[in-house]
Amino acid sequence: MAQFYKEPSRTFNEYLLVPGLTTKEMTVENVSLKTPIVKFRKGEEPPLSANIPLVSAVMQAVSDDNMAVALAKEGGISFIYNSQPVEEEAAMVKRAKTYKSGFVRSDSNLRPDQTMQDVVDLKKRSGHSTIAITEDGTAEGKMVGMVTSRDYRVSRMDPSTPISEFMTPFDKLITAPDGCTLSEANDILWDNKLNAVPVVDDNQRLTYFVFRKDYDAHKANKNELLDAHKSYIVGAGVNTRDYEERIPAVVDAGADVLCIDSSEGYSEWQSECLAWVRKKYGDDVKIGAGNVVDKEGFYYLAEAGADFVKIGIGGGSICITREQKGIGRGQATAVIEVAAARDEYFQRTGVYIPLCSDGGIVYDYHMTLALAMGADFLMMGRYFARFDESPTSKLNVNGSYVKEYWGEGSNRARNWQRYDLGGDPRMKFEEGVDSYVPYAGSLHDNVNLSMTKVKSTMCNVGATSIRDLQENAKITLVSATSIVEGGAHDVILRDTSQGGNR
Ligand code: CPR
Repeated sequence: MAQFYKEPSRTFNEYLLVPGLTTKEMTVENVSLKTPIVKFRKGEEPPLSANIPLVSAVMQAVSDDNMAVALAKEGGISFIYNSQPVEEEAAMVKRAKTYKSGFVRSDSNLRPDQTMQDVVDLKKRSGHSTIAITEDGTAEGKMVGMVTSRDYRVSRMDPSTPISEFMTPFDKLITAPDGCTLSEANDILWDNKLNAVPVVDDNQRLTYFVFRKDYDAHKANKNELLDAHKSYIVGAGVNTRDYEERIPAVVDAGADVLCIDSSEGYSEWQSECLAWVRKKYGDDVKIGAGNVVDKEGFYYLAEAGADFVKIGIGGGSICITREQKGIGRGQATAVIEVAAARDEYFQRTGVYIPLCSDGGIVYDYHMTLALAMGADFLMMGRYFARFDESPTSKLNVNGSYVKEYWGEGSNRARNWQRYDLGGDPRMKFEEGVDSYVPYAGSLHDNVNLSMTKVKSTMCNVGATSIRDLQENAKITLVSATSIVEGGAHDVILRDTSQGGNR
């Protein structure tokens, strides 16, 4: 007879934290969110930790090299998506790993034969007024000049004027040599009263720009997550199909940690992939596996050698797996059960395997709940897709700014390997949707606000570290009526669109 669970499976919305004693030292400044990412033995330091418990999802609409750099600056990790050709994923990993703080790849480039109208259009699209003029119009082409807003007047010039007639030509530009340090480039900016300096190599090819504003910003990132060579820590997604080709490519490109990206990971495909990694690299390559939603799945992947285990089936905001296939489990119940198995495994073997709760985080307090329930870090897609740094377009839909966000199993991403369990490769069906999410601004501002809320809640609970929170949190189920009590109720809300006070 089939096995029936006694309890229904539950979501984060159905729980609250009950405050514990807050001592006077428990302030937001004194809370550490440092958390292990890969497994370690009792009493030893984890080989890889993050400074905040957030990682961005292995998704086309979320994690490219730009997101990886932005999140590592705040102390988290991106897993660059693997639903792209091997070389392209490896190139993204490499760009993130070789990113030099303060050195920016030029995103606004034109050719000298293009026109003032092209300059105006590009400026509108990118929002940037410094434009590199290269022979072939690429970010790494031979540099022949530069255009800033001071070089042209829209009201006085013919829009078809070629750029070559009004750009500042290369021989009049002040440049920095490739290989210079950030402080040398900064000296050039200050000595010459510039806002931007192009960095060029011996063949006059553009490599980077250094902007004055980025140098100032650079000093602000006290949480940034760096490796021993001062490059940002970067993760990469892999799948159980082409790993023999993909893993060496992303590892050579410098990926610090890998994650098998699959909608359902309690499978022999995953254990084969993990065994292959151990045989080829021993413990030098760190790789997480998943997704699972129960203790059996956890034990299977733990024994197979996973460095972390990812939890979650069907809870993602763009996910329709539960509707399509009828598999899954409420995310809170899944985290609670798997965390109990992880703790038992740690007691028994002395090996701590970090858990990642993946998908279904809607409010900031869900983050705190997931951590309190035993997750060590959280993977999110929708959350990060809303920011400037996500790879998708920002659009104006009915007067509101939105960003595009689509699932990996949607027809748009066509990441069928993520759902592949062998069998006839032609039989595919969608497990996700294509959607918009409200545009929310910069990653820095949002992540800082979310982490401040998490820390503040931890102070209420009486915890100054994630471990403390996991050991001492008191968590209560809430009834349907107490959920109503938790929102604004029994008041007439004022219309805030006219400058109200909320
Ligand atoms: P949210 O943070 O948006 O709720 O969930 C993101 C997670 O959803 C991803 O990390 C991934 O596990 C899952 N996911 C991504 N695309 C999906 C599709 Cl098409 N179907 C089901 N789950 C998906």
